[in-house]
Amino acid sequence: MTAEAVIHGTVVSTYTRIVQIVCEEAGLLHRTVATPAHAPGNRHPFGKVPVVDLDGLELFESVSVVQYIDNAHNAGGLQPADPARRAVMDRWIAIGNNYLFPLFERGLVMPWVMHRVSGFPLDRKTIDDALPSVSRALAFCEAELQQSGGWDTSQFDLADVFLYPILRSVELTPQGEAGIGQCPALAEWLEALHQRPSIVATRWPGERET
Ligand SMILES: N[C@@H](CCC(=O)N[C@@H](CS)C(=O)NCC(=O)O)C(=O)O
Repeated sequence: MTAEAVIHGTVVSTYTRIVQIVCEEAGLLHRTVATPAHAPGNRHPFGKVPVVDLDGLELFESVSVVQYIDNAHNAGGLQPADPARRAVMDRWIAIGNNYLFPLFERGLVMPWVMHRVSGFPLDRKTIDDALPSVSRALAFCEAELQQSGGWDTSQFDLADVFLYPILRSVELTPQGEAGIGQCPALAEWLEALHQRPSIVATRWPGERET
C-alpha cells in the first residue's frame, strides 16, 4: 500500500507547511486535515499543530516529524552527512524554532493574520513594540549569511525547510517586506526558493504568487 502522511494542522500554519514541504521533497503522498490547535480532537499533548499519522506512527514535534520522513522516505537527502555542516543546519533550525518564530509570530504575523483573516482592528501597538526586535533578528540573519556564518544556502536542507515558512510569513506583512528589503542576502535566498516546486506546491491559501 502506498504510504500517505495525514497531517492534522491548521491550513495556514508555519509548522504544518514545514511538514508539507518535506513530504513534497520526499515525493511522499500527503493530505492535510484542518485541525485547529485548540480543537478537542487535537492529539498534541501541548495543544500545538501539526500531529502526523504515517506508517502506523503518531508523530508530533516538527523536528522529529521531518527527520523521520526524510530518514524513512527520502534516504536522508535533506540532512548533510558531514557533522560540521549538520551542526550548522541544526543550529539554524533551533534558532528558527526558539527565537525567530516566537518573536515574528507574536509581534508581527499574528496581528496581521487577526486583522486580515479575522477582521479585527490591526494591533499596531504590538507591532510597534516588536519592530525593534524583529529588525535586530533580521539583521542578525543577514549578517550571518553575509559572513558565511549562516545556514548553507548552496544546498537545500532541513534548515531551509524550517526557515522558509518562518521568514516568508514575515515577508507577507508590510513591515516584514520592508525589513527584508533591507537585507539583500536574505532577500536573495527567499527569492531563489519562491519557485522551488515543494514551496510552490505548499503555498498558503491566498498567498500571492511572487
Ligand atoms: N514545537 C512545535 C511547535 C508547533 C507550533 O508552534 N505550531 C503552531 C502553529 S504554526 C501552533 O500550534 N500554534 C497554536 C498555539 O500555540 O496555540 C513543533 O515543532 O511542532
